[in-house]
Amino acid sequence: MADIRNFRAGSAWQADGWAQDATFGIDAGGRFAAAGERGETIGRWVLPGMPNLHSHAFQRAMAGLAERRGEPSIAPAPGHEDPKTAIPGRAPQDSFWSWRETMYAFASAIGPDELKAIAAQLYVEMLKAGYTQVCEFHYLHHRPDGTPYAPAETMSLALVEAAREAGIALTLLPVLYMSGGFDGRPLSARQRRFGHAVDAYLRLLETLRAHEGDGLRTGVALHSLRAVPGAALREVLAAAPARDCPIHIHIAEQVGEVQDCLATRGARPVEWLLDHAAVDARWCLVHATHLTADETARLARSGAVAGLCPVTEANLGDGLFPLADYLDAGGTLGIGSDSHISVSPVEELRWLEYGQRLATRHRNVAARHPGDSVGETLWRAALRGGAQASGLPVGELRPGARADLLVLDDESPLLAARDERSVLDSFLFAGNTPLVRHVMRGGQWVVRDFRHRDEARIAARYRQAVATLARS
Ligand code: NGQ
Ligand code: ZN
Repeated sequence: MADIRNFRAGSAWQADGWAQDATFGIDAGGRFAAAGERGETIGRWVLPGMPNLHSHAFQRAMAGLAERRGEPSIAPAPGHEDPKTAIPGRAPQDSFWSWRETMYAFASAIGPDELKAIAAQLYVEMLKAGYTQVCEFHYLHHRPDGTPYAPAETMSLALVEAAREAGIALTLLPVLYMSGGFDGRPLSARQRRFGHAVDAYLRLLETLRAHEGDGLRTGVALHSLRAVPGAALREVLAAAPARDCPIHIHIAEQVGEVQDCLATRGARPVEWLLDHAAVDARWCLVHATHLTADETARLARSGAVAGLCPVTEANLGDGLFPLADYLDAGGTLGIGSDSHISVSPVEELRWLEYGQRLATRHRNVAARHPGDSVGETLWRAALRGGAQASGLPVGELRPGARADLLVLDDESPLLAARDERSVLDSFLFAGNTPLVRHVMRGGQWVVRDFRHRDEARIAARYRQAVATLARS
């Protein structure tokens, strides 16, 4: 047992709550193992690292660049009007769809070097915030004019390298993107670099699967029902490589999308998907914002993960997920930082709860039973759903799971006089200064005393890349 390193924690977070005076071992492969006798004490409060189940890494570099009101000139595409906000005769205001135009323009300047520089910086920020695994929903596949890079997986490999440099584990989800809307219209000029025919997409999946290994898992992503015709969806699912392969899709994020789906497919997006695909625990339905009571219950029963991105959903004006009904129905959820307008599991979970409070005028909505803590309920749920969506045994401090952990800053005044009953709620609701002090990923310390092991070099390269983008 010479190659087992032993650690102790004042309290360690287990699936059923805090275990006091916990000991654990870590083997040479970076997994938790049964603990031996003595061990170094690593902190008062030790939590499993959080998986981030939804990321478009390149968007990190445009955070804050779409917060100025635009000219009221970008009308939503026909059928995309939101009846709640569209006023007949009045020009439309900024919306998800106008943000998307800004995002497309930004994306068009990004090549492999920029992508790697941005993603590595983002992944450092994720680790420092407490994410140890990221699901990258990657669709910036080709050159800006739509022609493939050589090799075709160049952009995917830029993300793989960025994750390796930062030391975060990656679930890479190359995205199938085929049409520009539910009516099957062709991709617009700016969408062309996202597109694949089914056979080319399946080849990309195969190529990337060959790179799988420590720190890299692959899965399937369908951009949305807007972008993937029914026949292609069936074809890809029939060929989906492995029985346990994660399958992610954007769904029902915007009201306009629900309306278009009803008009073209005769059903709401989540309803249509549940009727036409064997949605099960491999699936992650990203956003799933607009649900009827029946869709909520069916989605919960399916065992799929609802991939919630509350800060991005707030930023983009998406709407509110029916959290209470979904939790009551036993639904599984996880969190993602999506557009990376902010990068923090604390902020995602806080907004998830606060959105519900603002809408319902109640408090402690996520806690479904008297005595339950909101912080514990949400942290536990997001660990479990995030691990499921990542397709990996992570998110738990137990033998066999990958050794990903966070040590909270027990010197912070914010955590003074906190105990097992209160520490997670203080962590999630009280912090405006970072409370994650050390981070271990796969048995290696990647963040010590708030500093990432390679943050200066990665930040310098990032600054250069965004300076270049700003000039382009
Ligand atoms: C994306 N992001 O793929 O980056 C999307 C916007 C779309 C979010 N939905 C593009 N948050 O949905 O068409
Ligand atoms: Zn997304």
